[in-house]
Amino acid sequence: MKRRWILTAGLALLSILKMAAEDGSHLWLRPHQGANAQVTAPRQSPTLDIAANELRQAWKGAPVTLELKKDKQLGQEGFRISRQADRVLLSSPNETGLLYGAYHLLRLQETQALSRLDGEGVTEVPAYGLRILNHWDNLDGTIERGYAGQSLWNWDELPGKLSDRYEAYARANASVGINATVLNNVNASPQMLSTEYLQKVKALADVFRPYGIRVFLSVNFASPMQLGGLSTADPLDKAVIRWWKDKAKEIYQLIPDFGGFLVKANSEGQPGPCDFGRTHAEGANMLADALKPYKGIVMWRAFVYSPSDADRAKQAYLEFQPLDGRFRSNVIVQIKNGPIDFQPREPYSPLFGAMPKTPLMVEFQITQEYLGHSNHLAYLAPMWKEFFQFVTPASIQAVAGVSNIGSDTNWCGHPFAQSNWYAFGRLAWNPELSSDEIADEWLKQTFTTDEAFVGPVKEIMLESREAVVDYMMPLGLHHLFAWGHHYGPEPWCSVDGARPDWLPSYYHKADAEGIGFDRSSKGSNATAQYPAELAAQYDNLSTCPDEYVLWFHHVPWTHRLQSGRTLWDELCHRYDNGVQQVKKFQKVWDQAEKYVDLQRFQEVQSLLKIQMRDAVWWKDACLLYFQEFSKLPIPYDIERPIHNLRSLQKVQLPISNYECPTEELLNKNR
Ligand code: BDP
Repeated sequence: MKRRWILTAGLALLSILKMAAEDGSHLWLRPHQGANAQVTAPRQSPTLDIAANELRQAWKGAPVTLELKKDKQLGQEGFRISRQADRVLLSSPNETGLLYGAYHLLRLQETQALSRLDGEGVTEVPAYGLRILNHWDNLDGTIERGYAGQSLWNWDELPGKLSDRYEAYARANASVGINATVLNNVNASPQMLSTEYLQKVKALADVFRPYGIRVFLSVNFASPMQLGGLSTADPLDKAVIRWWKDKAKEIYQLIPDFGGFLVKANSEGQPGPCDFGRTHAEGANMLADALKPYKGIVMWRAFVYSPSDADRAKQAYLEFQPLDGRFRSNVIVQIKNGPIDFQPREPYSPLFGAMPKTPLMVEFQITQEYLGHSNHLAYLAPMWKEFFQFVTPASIQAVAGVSNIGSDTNWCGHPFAQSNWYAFGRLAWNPELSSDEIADEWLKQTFTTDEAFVGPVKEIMLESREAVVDYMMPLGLHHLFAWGHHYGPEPWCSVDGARPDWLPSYYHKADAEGIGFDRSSKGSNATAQYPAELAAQYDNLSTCPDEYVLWFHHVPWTHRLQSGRTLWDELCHRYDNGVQQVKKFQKVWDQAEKYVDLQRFQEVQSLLKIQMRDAVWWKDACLLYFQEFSKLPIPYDIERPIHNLRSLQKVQLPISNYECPTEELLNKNR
């Protein structure tokens, strides 16, 4: 009896310890006990060994046979899984497909979805051949717009020393089907292409290869000058062409499966072909020719906006659309999902659909530059799904995501930010998956399969992005961020000598009449860049959807929106709704305590507190400021502001401190 008691107490203690010990480092691939599967592989190889070992360590079902088998329908990376009489059969035309299949089988087990193997079984083929992360990592270890610590790549130690994290990173990517990575920032250092650094890149590529991950690099267009000592980087200059060809040769000697280059040219001060009187196409094609013998590609970014009079939202289209059909076949033009810059909500970029003769790819931002950094819970699958409602998945060739990964123990800063890495991979594999399915999978693998937890917490996730839109920038407002750090609100921001399109007032245009950017045919006519039907819908204030109304129109404060409320009232309600949502998230999370280990529970709880304070800060700052123009009362049924505008206007956030203004900071600034 006594023994039994000790055993029970011991087990209880163990489970408490286990509940207390999760630091998030395992992501959605938490180790499980009790597996000892029989796995048969057709041969030994680095990739097949990984697939077989993953299954041996975690699969709890019947023996698994891995089979390499020609199958045209599966392309390069697809697989089939089916139940046979006494075993599970996993087949694919190549090894990476088997690796993806192994992770898929384990995902079905961990999410209690093994019934999908019944009958015909499961067939999976990725929608895109290229599913790529873009790291904005600098060679000095910092990450541009990174909020989860320093860069994973320890350049000083490479190539001699390989951190365990490199393989863990590759494994996590492979488990969700990500098959490529750009290691360095689009604001690229020419040093990246030096022989010294290429050796380091090779070391990483060697670690990633068995996981099916190919390495790409961002390149600085002026590298032939800055690194090669040439007097020009003109893409039509013979010595420049030679330099890039030699560089490509050097790279492929080290990394035979090197993927290619990502280029940010003539944007935000970066060099590019236009510096030499050449077009983006001429620049991209020159690089594409250098890579072509090795089957490399160029991803040429369309994120451009020069200091011009044209509405910033129109510029990428104006510059790139006329170049349609002028790019080599191994160039893909990489376009951000929206026409401006990763705002909490943007309409889709009209360049998609406007370049039918050019391969295009979308760039999503996984790192939450404009969505509360790693302090706010914002599940981004709904935002990316929104894009796919407008741009059919089949009309683009590839999907890129700006990474949110860093050296933090839990990889992404906020425990829930991991879900965005996960969701990016899953959607790049299959854009038809719903946000709900992906959240469900992620929660079950990351926390628990208990429905009492999954149901309510999934609801938080699904509502979270809309909540951020509401408390930051509802109704199509955009770029109200504070100067520099893109965290807090500063709709009043003015900086001497700043370019107008770097200031919030350029975007919100609040005045005594109303608020919003007139992009209709009476204004900048950006609406005309959309296909006829949408253009007509967006152009007309009475048919423009409320969520985009201030993106496309300057709307009088008392105009009645589709919701039935006046603009001012609706604005107040939206801001308030965002705040109320976060309040609700806090309550739901408090009830999750018994299902989650202490560490992650407390982390999320305290982050939600910050999010709540920030939501109120945003609401008060924007409503009190815009009220100076509308001169209308804040509706009685919404929560009163708790700050006063003048003190909020004095808040100066140190760039490295992303906390919302504490009472102390506010007092200091008073
Ligand atoms: C903006 C970021 C900036 C990036 C730029 C880009 O603020 O840091 O360099 O995008 O995508 O959103 O090139």
